[in-house]
Amino acid sequence: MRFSVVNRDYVSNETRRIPLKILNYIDIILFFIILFLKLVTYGREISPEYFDSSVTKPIFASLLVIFSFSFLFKGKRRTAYLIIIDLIISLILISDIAYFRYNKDIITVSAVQTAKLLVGVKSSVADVLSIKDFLYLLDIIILVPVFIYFKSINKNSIKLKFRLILFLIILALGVGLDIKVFHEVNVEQPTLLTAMSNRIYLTKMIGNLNFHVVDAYNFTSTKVKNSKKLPEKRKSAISNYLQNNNSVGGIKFKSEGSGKNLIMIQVEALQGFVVNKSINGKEITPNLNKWVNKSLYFDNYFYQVAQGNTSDAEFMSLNSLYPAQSGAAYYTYAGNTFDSIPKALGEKGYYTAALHGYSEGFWNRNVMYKSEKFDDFYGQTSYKNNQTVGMGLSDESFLNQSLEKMKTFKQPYFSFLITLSSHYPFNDTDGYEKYTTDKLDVGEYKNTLLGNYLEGIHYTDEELGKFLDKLDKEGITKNSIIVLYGDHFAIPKENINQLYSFEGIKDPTDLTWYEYQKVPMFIHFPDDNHKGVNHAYSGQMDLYPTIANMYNIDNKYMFGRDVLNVNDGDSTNVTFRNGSFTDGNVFYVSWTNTYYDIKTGKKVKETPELKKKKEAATTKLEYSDDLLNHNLLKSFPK
Ligand code: GP9
Ligand code: MN
Repeated sequence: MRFSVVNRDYVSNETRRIPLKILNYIDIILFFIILFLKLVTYGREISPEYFDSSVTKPIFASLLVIFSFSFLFKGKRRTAYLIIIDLIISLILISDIAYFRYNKDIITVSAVQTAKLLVGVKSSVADVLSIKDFLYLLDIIILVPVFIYFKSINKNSIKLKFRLILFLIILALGVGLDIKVFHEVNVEQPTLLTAMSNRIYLTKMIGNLNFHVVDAYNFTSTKVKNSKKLPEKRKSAISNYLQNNNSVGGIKFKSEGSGKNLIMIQVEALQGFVVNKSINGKEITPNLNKWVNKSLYFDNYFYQVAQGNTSDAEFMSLNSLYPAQSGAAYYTYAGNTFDSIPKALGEKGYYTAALHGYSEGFWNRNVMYKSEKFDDFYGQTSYKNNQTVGMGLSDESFLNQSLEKMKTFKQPYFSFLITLSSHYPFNDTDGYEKYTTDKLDVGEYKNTLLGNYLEGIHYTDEELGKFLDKLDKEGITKNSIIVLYGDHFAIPKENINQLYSFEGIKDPTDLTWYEYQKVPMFIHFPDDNHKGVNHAYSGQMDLYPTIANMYNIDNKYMFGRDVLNVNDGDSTNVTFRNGSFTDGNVFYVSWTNTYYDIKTGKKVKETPELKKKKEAATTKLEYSDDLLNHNLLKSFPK
C-alpha cells in the first residue's frame, strides 16, 4: 500500500522539527509553569484551608491572558517580556504575603495609597518580610543568565501571521475562561466584586492576579469619576446645607454623657420583630427585652445599609454619612478624612477601641478604623479562638474576652463592639443549641431559615444578657452610656414570606416590607434613667447626632438628626440609599414611586409637598456622595 511505505526523509525531518518547535516556545512554557506554581503556592501560603484546587482555574485563565501577549513579541524581546512579567508578579506576591502577615488581608490600591495608615505602631516592613519570601525571585536569578547563555536555542522565528493567530486564540481562551469565573462570582455573591467585602474569599474565587486587576479598576473608575473638581459653589452649598441641618445643641439630654464611657454594641442581624415576641410560650430575646425595659428604647428605628451591609451600619452610626452609591464606603473611602465618633471622643481625651472577633481585613476594617481614628482595633488575632459558633469566634467568648480587655482600658473610653454568631444563614443550630442554657423550641419552623434565625438570635441574646449583667455587676453601667442596635435585616427579601406567615400577615405591600426593616436600638443610662419607649421614626444616620449632643461633640457635618431633639414633628426624615424615605407619616417607596400612608397602609397620591420631600431625599444623597467623592471633610472649616 502506498501509505505503508515509510518515507525515511520525512520522519527524520519531523523528529528534528518537533523538539525545535518545543524549543521555540521553551521560555513561554517554562515561565507559564513557574508562575502557575508561584500563584498556587501563594494561596496555600496565606490560607491552606481556604485555597483549594478551585483556585487553579482562575489562575490558569489570567495567565493565559497575560501570556497571549508574549506572542506579539519576537526573539529576545519575548523572553524579556516574560521575565518582566515574572518579576512584576513575583514582587506583587511577595508584597501580598508580607502584607498578609500583618494585616491578614490582600493589598489594595487604596491601602497602598493610604500606606501611612497601614503600618501598625510596632511593625515595620522588615518585621513582616521573611527571607523565604525571596524564593519567589529565585527562578529569575537562575533563568536570566541561562537564557542569556542559551539565547541561540530560542530563535522563535515564527511568522507574524502565525503569532497573531496564536495571540488571538490564547487571548480568547483566557478571556472566555475569565468571563466564566467572574460570572460564577456574580451569581454566588452579586456585590462581592464591587463591595469587596471579603477580599480573601474573592481572591480564592478569581485568583490573585484578577483580584488586583478588579481592585485597580474599581479604584481608577472611582478616581476618574471624581477627578473633576467640585465647583466652589457646590462645596459651599453642601457645607451650608449641613450647617443648617446641624441639630446638635438641643436642650434635651444635653451633656448626659459628658465624662462617661460610651459602650456601643452593634449586633449582627438583630431585627426588630424579635423584641418582646414569644414562640411556643418562650420569649425569643428575654435578655434584650429586660434591657429594653431598663433603657430608652426606639421602636421605629431603621437600618439604612446598602451594599456595604455590616460595614455600612458602622459607617453611618460612627459618621452620620450615607453609604456609598455602589460598593462599600469602608473600601472606597477608606483614605478619606472623617469626623467620626472615635475621633471626636479621642479629642476629648477618651481612649477609643473597636472590638470584633473576626478577620481584621473583613470589610477593610483594619484600614478604615485607622481613618476613623480608633486608637486600637482588637480583631481576630487579639482573641483566643477557643469557641466557635456560626461564622467564627462565638459571641460568648468574644464578649467575655472583650470585657476583660475593657476592664484594662483607661477611662473614660469608647468601646465599639460588633457581634458575629447570629450571622446569616444561621445554620449552626448545633452550636446555638449547645451553648444556650434555655433552648428555644421553634416548632414548625425547625430547619427553616426563620427557625434557624430565631435559634441564633436567642443564643446571641443570652450572651448579650450575660455581658450586660456583668457590666452592671462590675459597676460599669454606673459610669457609662450603653447603646445597642441591630446592623441590618436577618431575613432577606427572597425569604420574607416565612416571616410574614410567622407574623400572620395576609396581604403584604412594599410598606409592610419596609416596616419589617426596623432594627432595635436602645440607649441605657446609669441607674436605668430615662427608661421608656420613643416612637420617633429614625435610623442609623441619626445615632451620631443624638450621641454628639450627649457628649458635647461639636460636629457640624452630619446628615442625620438628633432624634431626641427633633423639632419638625416627632420623627427625623429617614432616607434610604435607594431614595425611599419616611417622615413618620408617609412612606415613599422609590422602586415603584409610590407613597403610603403609614397609619392606614393605603397608597396616597403625590402632593407638591411630598414631591419636595422626595427631591430633598435625593439631594441629600447626592450631597453625601459629593462629600465623600471629594473628601470634603478634609477642607471644611471646623
Ligand atoms: C464579619 C461581619 C459580617 O466581620 O461583620 O458582615 P456581613 O456579612 O453581615 O455584612
Ligand atoms: Mn452583619
